[in-house]
Amino acid sequence: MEKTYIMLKPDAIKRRLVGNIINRIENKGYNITKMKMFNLNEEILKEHYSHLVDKPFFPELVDFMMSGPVIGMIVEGDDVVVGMRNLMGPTKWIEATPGTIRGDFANNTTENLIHGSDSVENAIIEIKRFFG
Ligand code: IDP
Ligand code: MG
Repeated sequence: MEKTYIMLKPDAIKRRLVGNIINRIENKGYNITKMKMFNLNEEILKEHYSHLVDKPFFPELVDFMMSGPVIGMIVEGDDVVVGMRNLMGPTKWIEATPGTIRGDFANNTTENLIHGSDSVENAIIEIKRFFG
């Protein structure tokens, strides 16, 4: 069964959207097989967002991701990597249509509620990074 790494960002927890987002994942028929709440540090964020370290918004992204706890989970299902990206909606809230998590709840490009692996190979790397 395919696996992906999903992470509810600090805004999802602060805005009390955790239950709503988990409902969507479960309603879709995916299985959450591991879940934990924890805090990120700068070192792991530089690794996780290594493709973005040179972007002007990177310091803002790090501050945001360390502003409170996150919830990391492993989600399993057929084609779950693409399926979860579809449930999430695109990165930029303005492009995310209603019905998606970001389309329904996000109004800021940095604070966009949820992370999901963008490929099967990155899912394997991220699951190892966050669950060992
Ligand atoms: P993704 O989360 O949809 O995979 P990535 O391009 O991997 O998008 O970017 C990781 C995170 O960095 C985004 O979810 C968002 O929080 C933040 N981010 C990406 N692009 C921008 C931007 O142009 N401005 C501000 N924040 C951004
Ligand atoms: Mg990404």
